[in-house]
Amino acid sequence: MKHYTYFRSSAAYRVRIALNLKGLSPEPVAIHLTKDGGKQHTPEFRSVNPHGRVPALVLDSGEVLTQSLAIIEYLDEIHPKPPLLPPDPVRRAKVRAFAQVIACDIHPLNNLISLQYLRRILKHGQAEIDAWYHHWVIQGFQTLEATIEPGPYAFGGEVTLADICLVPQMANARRLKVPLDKFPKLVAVDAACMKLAAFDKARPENQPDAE
Ligand SMILES: N[C@@H](CCC(=O)N[C@@H](CS)C(=O)NCC(=O)O)C(=O)O
Repeated sequence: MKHYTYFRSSAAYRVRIALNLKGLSPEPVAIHLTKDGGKQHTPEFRSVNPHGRVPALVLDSGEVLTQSLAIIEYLDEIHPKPPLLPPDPVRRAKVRAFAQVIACDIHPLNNLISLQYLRRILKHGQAEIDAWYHHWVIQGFQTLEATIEPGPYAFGGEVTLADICLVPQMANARRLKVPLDKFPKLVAVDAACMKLAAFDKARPENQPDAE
């Protein structure tokens, strides 16, 4: 397998955590998202993922999987141990909802391509872009803080898809200096996850392409 990734991509970070939890080590292929205008826009990468985004996972069969949540659920189906979703359907739905607040509601508003649009097309300055970023992260984190369950992880004693999505978004929020003092439960879950090797190994600074 090959994993198209970028050290700073929080969506690829989710997949890196899931791969580590499953004990899988595909060959990493770094796609630099800003160098030379962004390698994700090259015809070579577009032939892998026409959406021009990471992550993408190329299976041994040659099939290409995209979208972090779809990739993670695929990995969970093919390698069921350890499970990344709880067995109870109601709890599964809650874990997925938590993950989707991050992957569907927060992240698309503050990923690179959205912020570049604000800067390059709508001509907003850095202060406005930072305000936009902080606004959507804080709004989403308020929802997550209210729905998180007693820990140590987001949904109890086992790591789930919720933690896999939370940790990269927390790293991103810290990098962009979002104050986290109003989110003690999220901070505690993040700290609990970071004690696990699968999460630590997936950190941006531990990637071969880290700068
Ligand atoms: N919903 C997608 C989001 C993928 C995504 O937006 N990835 C970002 C990096 S985190 C990217 O590749 N951006 C390319 C760009 O901004 O041009 C997923 O979960 O995989």
